[in-house]
Amino acid sequence: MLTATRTQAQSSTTSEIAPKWSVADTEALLSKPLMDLLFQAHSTHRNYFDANAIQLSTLLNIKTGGCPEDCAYCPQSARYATGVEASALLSLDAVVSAAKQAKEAGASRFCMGAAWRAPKDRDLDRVVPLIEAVKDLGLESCVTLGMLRPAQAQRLKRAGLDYYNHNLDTSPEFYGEIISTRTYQDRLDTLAAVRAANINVCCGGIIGLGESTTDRAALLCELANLPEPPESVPINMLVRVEGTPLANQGQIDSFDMIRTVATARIMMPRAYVRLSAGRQSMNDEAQALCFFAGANSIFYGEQLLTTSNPLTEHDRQLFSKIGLEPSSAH
Ligand code: SAM
Ligand code: DTB
Ligand code: SF4
Repeated sequence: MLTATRTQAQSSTTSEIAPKWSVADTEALLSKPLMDLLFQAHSTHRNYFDANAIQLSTLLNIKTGGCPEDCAYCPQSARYATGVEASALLSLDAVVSAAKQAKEAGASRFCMGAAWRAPKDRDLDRVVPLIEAVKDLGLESCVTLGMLRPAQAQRLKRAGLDYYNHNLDTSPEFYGEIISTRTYQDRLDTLAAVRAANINVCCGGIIGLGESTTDRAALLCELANLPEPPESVPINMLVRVEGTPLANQGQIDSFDMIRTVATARIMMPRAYVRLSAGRQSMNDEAQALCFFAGANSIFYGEQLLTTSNPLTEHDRQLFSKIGLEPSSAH
């Protein structure tokens, strides 16, 4: 089945070379009868991972709001009246206390986000000690700070950073409907800088922005066709926030999320696929189907960046009901 979804161009390559994907083949996967898609995705998942293990990442917004970018989904853009107030960078003490709490609650990775277009070098002076402190607690570290230059990525690597999150968000074709202040190529350049610095790449996107199935397929293709696919792939469902241009976008069906996760799993079999923003609009059964489809990571903790996430106690009960065991990533 897998070979049928590879393009002609790859048919003569060895199995060592990652297969390249076409939008048409990806769309065909996304649209398969659900039982066939789930079977293929779950079988792939079992070939590469323990199907009963889940990786837990906790998010902390270390610098909230006031962002100059115009990402239409984002409550932290200064252009939209969302009620999110701009704040200064959190102190080292505040970050250490949140990271300790995350560790005690069972997270293995601590992810820090900043509402910047791109960090200045003096911003990195203040982020480096935060990364070092998170590492000292024995947690994996991840940051998402906007666009990076190669020297900045190298600096983060020297600080001990494990993962950098920078999403492609949507297809190259639909992208212009959502963001005008940075290009798709800007994002690819940041991902290349992160990869060249030997930091693990965390890169995914959002569904529910008003994109078509073809756009979803094109996003997954972009991710899977990167020179090296990301180690971590967050699949977010749009969280509709009052005041943003997408506040009145229709709610997407949980099956769209399940299908997107399953297709990501098949196309990027070695990646951790994270069921990310939007879990609060999914019931436990829909989330369990995402885990069956190959999602093996979540954001764990009661806050995402500016919006809420399921209660940790609820998540623990869900893991216990379905026999999932929290694990550490590599
Ligand atoms: N400012 C940095 C940047 O955009 O590069 C880092 C933080 S930004 C908030 C990280 C990602 O969060 C975005 O790329 C987007 O995929 C996701 N995100 C933001 N707002 C969201 C929303 N309302 N619903 C779902 N995902 C969202
Ligand atoms: C990712 O892909 N999703 C996270 C994280 N990376 C930084 C952010 C989700 C944000 C949801 C809206 C909010 O809470 O502001
Ligand atoms: Fe700024 Fe990031 Fe939000 Fe875009 S997604 S407005 S860059 S904080």
